[in-house]
Amino acid sequence: MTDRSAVKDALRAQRIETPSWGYGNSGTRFKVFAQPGVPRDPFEKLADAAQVHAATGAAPKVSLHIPWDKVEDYAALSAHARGLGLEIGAINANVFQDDDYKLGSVTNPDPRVRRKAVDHLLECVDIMDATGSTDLKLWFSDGTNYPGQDDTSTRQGRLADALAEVYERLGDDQRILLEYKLFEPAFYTMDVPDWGTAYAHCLRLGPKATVVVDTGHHAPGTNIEFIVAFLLREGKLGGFDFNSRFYADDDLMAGAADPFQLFRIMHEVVKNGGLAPETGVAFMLDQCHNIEAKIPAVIRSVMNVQEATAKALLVDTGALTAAQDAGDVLAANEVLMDAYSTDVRPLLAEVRAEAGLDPNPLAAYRATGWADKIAAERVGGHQAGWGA
Ligand code: RM4
Ligand code: MN
Repeated sequence: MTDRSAVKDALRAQRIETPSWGYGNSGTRFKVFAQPGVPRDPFEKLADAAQVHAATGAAPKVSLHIPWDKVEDYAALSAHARGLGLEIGAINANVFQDDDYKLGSVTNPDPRVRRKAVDHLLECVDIMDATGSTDLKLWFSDGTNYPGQDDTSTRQGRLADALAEVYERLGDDQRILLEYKLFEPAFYTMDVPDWGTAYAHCLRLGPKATVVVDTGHHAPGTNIEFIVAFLLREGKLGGFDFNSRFYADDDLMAGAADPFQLFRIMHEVVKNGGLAPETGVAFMLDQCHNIEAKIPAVIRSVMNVQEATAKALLVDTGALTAAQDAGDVLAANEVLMDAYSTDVRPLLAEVRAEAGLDPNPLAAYRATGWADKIAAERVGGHQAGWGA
């Protein structure tokens, strides 16, 4: 696409969903560093997310994580979100932080634990009903640490049974986004280790089950954009958990470690029609800000996704197809690199200014004084964080 106004329209329309847990304290297994002003409950997390949306105009949806974001009244939480100009996005189930799940959740050898895990997933669908959320995001930490520990294919059967029960419970507008991860916390086998496993389960379930690609969940060197192109072609790409990594599941800011990879992913999305809302591809962030200030880090991540998208939109597809059809390897590569090498910051600044936003979202956020305000006001109570 090289028509400037069409590029701007596409950029204006893109929505990036931010994660509630990105606003809370987080860390590694070595240390969680608390930060001043961190939210103490889901209502305060939404207030921070509203700052990101105000600065970028592009982040109206917030993913929740249950039970981290458990509240008495989900309708009230949803109304609070609407009052802030936000909507509740994906509901992320959490079947990995309970003692019962030591040997797995839905694939646990103990039927009592499997029942408990499935009941939690069903509870998450109830929460979707109450909040108007359409997406149930499922990530299973299930797996084994040692050869022989449990039977791999029996565990696949347990997983399929659990997914089928949850799928049955979904409303017409609701869907499952099934996530995969190569390793961690299990080190020998994960029960959903890769996109092929997730895809096979989703195919068997039906049209309301799609795969979510978390960019930090692959072996180093994996060609993620190939997976994206394949899933889009099959109508099975539900969305992304964007983050970036140098080594494993680092959960750093999207586009920080490898902006070229993010561009290549967005190129496949753009080329295969994945920006169109009807394809249902959700552009979500799934990251943790352990040492940097959280709200501006989320803003930076939104901007990085927008920059990768803008570059992808600038690919001259006519010239690219012509070079590909002619078998001109160097010319085809040059078309792609030309787009990647374009400085799209002025274009995005223009899009923002035309939408009545500050062209510089980070400066806009700093000017609000929100960071000082929450540091002064949010004293006492228990800060939200991993496991809270
Ligand atoms: C997992 C996975 C999930 C996220 C949790 C916090 O590694 O990426 O999507 O909800 O972490
Ligand atoms: Mn994820």
